[in-house]
Amino acid sequence: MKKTTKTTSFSTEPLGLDAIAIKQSLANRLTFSVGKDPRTATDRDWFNALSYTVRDRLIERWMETMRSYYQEDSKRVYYFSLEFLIGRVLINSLNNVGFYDECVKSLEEFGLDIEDLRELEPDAALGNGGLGRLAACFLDSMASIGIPGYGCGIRYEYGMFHQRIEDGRQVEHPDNWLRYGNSWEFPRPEVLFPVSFYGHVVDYKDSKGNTLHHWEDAEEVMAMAYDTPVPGYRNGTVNNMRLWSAKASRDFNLKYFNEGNYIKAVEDKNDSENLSKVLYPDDSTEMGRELRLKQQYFFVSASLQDIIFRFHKHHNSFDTLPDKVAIQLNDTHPSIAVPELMRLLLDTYHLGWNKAWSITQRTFSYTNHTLMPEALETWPLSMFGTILPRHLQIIYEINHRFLKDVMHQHPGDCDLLRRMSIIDETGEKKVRMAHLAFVGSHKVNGVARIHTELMKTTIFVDFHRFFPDRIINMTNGVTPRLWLQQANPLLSKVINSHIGDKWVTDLTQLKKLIPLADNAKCRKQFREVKHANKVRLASLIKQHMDIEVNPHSLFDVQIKRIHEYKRQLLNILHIITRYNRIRHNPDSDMVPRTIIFGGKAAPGYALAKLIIKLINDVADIINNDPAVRGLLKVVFIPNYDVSTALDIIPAADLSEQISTAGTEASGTSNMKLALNGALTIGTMDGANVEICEEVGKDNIFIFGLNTEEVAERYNQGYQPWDYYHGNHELKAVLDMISNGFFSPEEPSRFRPIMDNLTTHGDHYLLLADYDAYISCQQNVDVLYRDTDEWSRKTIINIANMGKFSSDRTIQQYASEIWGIKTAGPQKG
Ligand code: 26V
Repeated sequence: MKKTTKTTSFSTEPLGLDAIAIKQSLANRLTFSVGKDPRTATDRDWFNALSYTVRDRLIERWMETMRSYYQEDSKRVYYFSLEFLIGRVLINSLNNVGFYDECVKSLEEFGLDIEDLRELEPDAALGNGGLGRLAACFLDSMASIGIPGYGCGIRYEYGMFHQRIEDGRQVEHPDNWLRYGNSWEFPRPEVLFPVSFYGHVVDYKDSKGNTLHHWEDAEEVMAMAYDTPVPGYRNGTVNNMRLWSAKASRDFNLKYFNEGNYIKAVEDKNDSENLSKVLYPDDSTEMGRELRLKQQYFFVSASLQDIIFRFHKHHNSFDTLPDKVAIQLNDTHPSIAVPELMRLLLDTYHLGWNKAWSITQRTFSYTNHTLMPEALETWPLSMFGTILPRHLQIIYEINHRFLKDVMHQHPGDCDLLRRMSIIDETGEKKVRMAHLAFVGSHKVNGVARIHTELMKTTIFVDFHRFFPDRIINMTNGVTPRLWLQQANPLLSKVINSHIGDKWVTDLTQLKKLIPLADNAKCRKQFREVKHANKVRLASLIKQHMDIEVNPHSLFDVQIKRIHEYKRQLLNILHIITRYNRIRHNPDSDMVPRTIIFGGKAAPGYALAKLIIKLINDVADIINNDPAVRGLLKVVFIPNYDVSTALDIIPAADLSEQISTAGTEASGTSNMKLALNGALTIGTMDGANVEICEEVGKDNIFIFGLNTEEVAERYNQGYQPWDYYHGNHELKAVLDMISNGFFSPEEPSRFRPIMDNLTTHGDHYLLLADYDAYISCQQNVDVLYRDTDEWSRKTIINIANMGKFSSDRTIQQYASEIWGIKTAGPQKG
């Protein structure tokens, strides 16, 4: 029988945020939670004591927040994402709750330095790159605005692989981030839902003669919840991120134990628990791996059961589900949610199709993050039907009804039906997840204006014609708390001294910096901050890589996943061009540059890995050639992750955003770098277009073909060899790469790169953009020499980045997609 707890006399003592209260908590937590005596405590013990101390203060606010959502029966937003690239959270929590300074003081009294403890926290890398980091910024913004937003995903045991560079090559190592435990999360062994796979569907009739569907003989895995508090910025709100971990079901185990096959039982237990073992590294090509589909269904099914269970407890009809629940699908990865919600409404709660479909469509919305055809998810029909037989039936029915509507509007257009179908029937039959997500959502958004427009004219052209109001734009943003306030304390201080700190929750306040650009004293202040950040990065590079870099040189930074379309290779072509100019003109006094790269290649992406090797081989030659006279340094910083981003970004002078126009959906490092006072050199692609619009074209270095010109090149038969033969500098650079100048011990090492850029057609038009890029880089040098002008533009850039706060993005999602009213930007 359930015991009723008397809650009337239950209360906790509020925990203080002053140094005395914190000191007491630290001592208590070290003793009672970590179980250590201060005499034997290691720094890690202290880190744990500190994180418990912080967590306790989060919990108070977390419970209060949950209570208020419950009492007000607020509409909740569930952000479904296979990735949350959170990074370290200690400093973020201290900062958002607002007791960083007091904490530092209390630690000092125990003789501890917060910087030392900070380093001990593993970087939670449950994401690949842009898409996963965006999810993390959105959680921060939802909490800071006070939106009831829940992150829903997978608690991977192993996150993004650790990248080591060995002999210039990427070597992947497992990221065992939970090795020392995770003091931020709360395991919820009682929040457990079964998730089914395989089996088959049996139809039968109920007493009224309706056909019912029963999914039988399925294998079950249990999903167990882990909750992590997500603090808003000094507003008392603490939201929740719920990640699911796979546990073998009891039934599953018992079957074998009862048969006496102990070893087999434990093996199978392992198999089902493998579901949440590891994050898939994105190679931007559909890999068709069965485990990945199972991961997707696993967390979607658990999250939906959880949501429906909570909703059903307090509401007796599903009609109001879309008024109380909004589910955002972060790319197509969670789009199996569409047939899963249909299945729950139809098979478990026995709603009719039309009602279930209307509820489903009004509940979901879908964000597209890429136009690249090879990255659009599809699943072989046979695999899909084996793993999720009932879902395939439901998809067929969705498709049948949808295509009937299309046919009605466009009679006789069979080709249109083929193009729009959720099932791709050309070759091996496949389920097109983007079509499923589109049809099952009331809104579909792109992540930057140009990207959204391209969605309408390329991958979703037919859909846009059929649903003209469905596609909308939500330009990405980044959280100013992490990417300016915490990343760059020196810059924050200078900004605060001029305009106060309201920008932390209302980034448009930065506009007030504009007049400072014309003030020589102010320009000097900004310059000094940048220099100090460069000195700091230089010392980290020296410490970790034993490379000397000159903090007076221009820090030229390209940090992002390694991919052909992002064109790290174009950057290398510039580096080698520069190298040749230095060598061939011994008297030239070029602007000294340090060119910094960071980024991971997907383990199966051979060319991306070869690009890393090329960067390192080029670095090796250039960094050791006395003829370079300190004018050029190349550094590949290993294991680019959130923590290294926080070290690099504040130190950047120049931000490389050089993707082929039309390929980068948005980019977010472009925003982070400009916000920290780097000037952008970039193409008219992704959010660069809007950055250019905000800062003005005189304050950004734009070069290269635009999307229309790119399309023209493709249509007119692009000939990379013409560019090779037409430009002697380019030819010299390519010859050096292909003839082994940078790999004398293996001259043919980089032939595949040469072939890619020439014989194989140079798909990303590097050679077509080379000239424009090189001359644009010359303009960069000219401006950099004019210190005052450079600083002026830097300030103008920072001042005009207000639009790129994820708070603004989330406000737009809230009002245009989720139907949630907010108070508008938090004013201070
Ligand atoms: C694809 C796959 C396929 C194989 C398994 C793992 C996996 C993981 C992710 C992806 C798609 C990645 C899409 C993506 O990250 N897009 C980026 O989204 C950013 C946020 O909107 C945006 O700024 C970047 O421009 C865009 O490339």
